[in-house]
Amino acid sequence: MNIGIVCYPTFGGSGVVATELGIALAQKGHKVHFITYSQPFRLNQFSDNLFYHEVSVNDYPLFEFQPYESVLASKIVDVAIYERLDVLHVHYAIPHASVAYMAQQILKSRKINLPYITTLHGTDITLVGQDPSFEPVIFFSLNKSNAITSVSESLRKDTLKTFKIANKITVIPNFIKIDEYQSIQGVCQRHKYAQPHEKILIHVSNFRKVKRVDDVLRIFDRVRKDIPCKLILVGDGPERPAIDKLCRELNTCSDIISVGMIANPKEILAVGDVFLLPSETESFGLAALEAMAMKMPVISTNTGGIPELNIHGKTGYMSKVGDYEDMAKNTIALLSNEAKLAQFKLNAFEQAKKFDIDVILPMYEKVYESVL
Ligand code: GMT
Repeated sequence: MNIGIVCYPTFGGSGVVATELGIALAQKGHKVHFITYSQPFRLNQFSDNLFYHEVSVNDYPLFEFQPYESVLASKIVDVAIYERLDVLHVHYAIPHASVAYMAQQILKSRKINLPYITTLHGTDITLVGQDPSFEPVIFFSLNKSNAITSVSESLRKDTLKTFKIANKITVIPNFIKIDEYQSIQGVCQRHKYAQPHEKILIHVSNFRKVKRVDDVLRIFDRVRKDIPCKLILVGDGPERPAIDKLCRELNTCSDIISVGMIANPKEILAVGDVFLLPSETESFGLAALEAMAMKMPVISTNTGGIPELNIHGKTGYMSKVGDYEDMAKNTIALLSNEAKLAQFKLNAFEQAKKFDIDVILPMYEKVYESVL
């Protein structure tokens, strides 16, 4: 198949899923065309079947807001005609679903059929999608999608609660390539981050309010009073200044290692004992799945799609949103029992295997075939 993929190329779960999916489809023999405003950050390999088409918006002084959607729609039309796309797969509803619809209509006027699939990733429905100023456009373009997928059952239900969608929504969870994690597991760089007697806690996110990184710091503050440990923070974002301030107030900065944004955090995950994800909402929790693939149990909230991944009392523990005392208690219980920790690490890995690309890729291929 000739597949066009539209996504946000910057750091973020939807871009990661779109890029890794495109790479896997190309490895399987499909031709994949990424149509984005910059090269997706995980698109760090080249193959005969992978193509990148840049959407570049010229800066005209007349416009206070540059018309990105129009340029993207024109680019999709161009790629669809000259690369003979069979399907278009857009990740994140806003604005990609409505742009896809616009491109589809332009192509239709030229007697070309281009079905489009919209994959919902979470904040496009749970946060941005709740904004009434977007509602008519999202509602319309989702209903016009030839197929819709969502990354969890929880997100499917949330979408149906928010929008009266007549279309079927197929749940296709996030995925990992388990082989890539297995090959790194033996190479451990723990000594770079902690003393042999110290445990390592890790958090990875884009430091938005929804991630509740302040709760990560509060959990760590409680845990380090009982257990010698270090906290590694991977990522960056708008909450960074507030986090720096809080670690000074809690007097924990000396035990926190901030490594910033890392395109592929596998090697750093390999040094961790426990992964912290205290998010306000999380449609799936790709960061947690990546940690589990690296044998890390997950201490998380029980929100959104997380319970579809993290099994309470087996692969980690879940608590109510904001209950950092409970999350700290669970972390201490796990880290102070070596046998239990070892078992949870194995359980986390076994659970991650269920989300291997070999299981998930055929689900997407089936959806593509259904719209052709
Ligand atoms: O987590 C973010 O803020 C980024 C966001 C995105 O769209 O890039 O992630 C969402 O999509 C991921 C991939 O499907 C999911 O694993 C994340 O759970 C989801 N984030 C939220 O729902 C907050």
